[in-house]
Amino acid sequence: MTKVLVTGALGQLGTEICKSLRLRYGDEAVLQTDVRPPSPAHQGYYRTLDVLERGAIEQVVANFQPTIVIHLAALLSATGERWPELAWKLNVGSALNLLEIAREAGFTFFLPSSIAAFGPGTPVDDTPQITVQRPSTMYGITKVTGELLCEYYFTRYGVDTRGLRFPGLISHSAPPGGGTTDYAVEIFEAALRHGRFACPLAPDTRLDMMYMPDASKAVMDLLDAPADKLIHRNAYNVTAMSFTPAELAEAIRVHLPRFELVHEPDPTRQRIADSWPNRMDDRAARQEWGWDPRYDIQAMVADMLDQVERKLQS
Ligand code: AKB
Repeated sequence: MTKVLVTGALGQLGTEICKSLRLRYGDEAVLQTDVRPPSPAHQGYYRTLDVLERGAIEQVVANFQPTIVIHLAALLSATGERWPELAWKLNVGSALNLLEIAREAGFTFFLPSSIAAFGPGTPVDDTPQITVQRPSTMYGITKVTGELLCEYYFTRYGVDTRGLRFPGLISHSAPPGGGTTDYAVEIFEAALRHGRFACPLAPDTRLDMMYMPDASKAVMDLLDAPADKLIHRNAYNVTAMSFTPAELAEAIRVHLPRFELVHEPDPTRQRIADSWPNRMDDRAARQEWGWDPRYDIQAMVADMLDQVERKLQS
């Protein structure tokens, strides 16, 4: 029987993945954990867990006996620049705790990587699956380290590790926190409420992006893939669309013609975004396990406006 333990379950990605997992495997088979207590309306099986406490994780694993652990607890790029030491401790320390436990417990271990694992010197267009990885942010350094640790625990100890290099994720259920790509989420509420958005990135800053239903599907599809098909198992480039703030504003104007985008520079976020790819080459994911995103920018914008508007009216 499949049993999934999720860390960072209250975050932007965790909220959506837990919904998909509970639909597929049932409430009892999904243990959602996070360092914070959940809201009273939160659904499913939940307990608080600090992923830096090895003993506490060992106890949860011994009691729940997961077959899969999806480890999403992490500090993102902009927050990581504010607290680099904490970013290293949390992102790397927790992954190491779980990989050590996986050696004994034998669960499959999913750790997300990111476009942040690239940096200056990496080709920005059609960024290859295997290329220069010299990130200039602490978050990026923790992501490359996570990829390498997963590779090490797979080759040395046979732990079934899997991972994706996610682009910016766009969603409406739970807000992102402390990322560089957060603007592509915040813009929707601002457009609907005020008809105007002050963007921290310059209008021509191009980045890879993905709508949350595709991100959730990517995790499920990779976890379903037969292990012997996975050549680049720990760090697949995956993307669904690539746009600039100006292009996103244009796509929003199809629905809200008077929408206005202004630029309110955030030097930290701009520096980070400028060090990331414009568009990754995700052919390895397509070939090895059938990656096939459903949402392009037009479909994503139409659905986001619809969903955010409903939320604002409720
Ligand atoms: C961030 O902006 O930090 C994240 C990411 C691209 O990993 N959304």
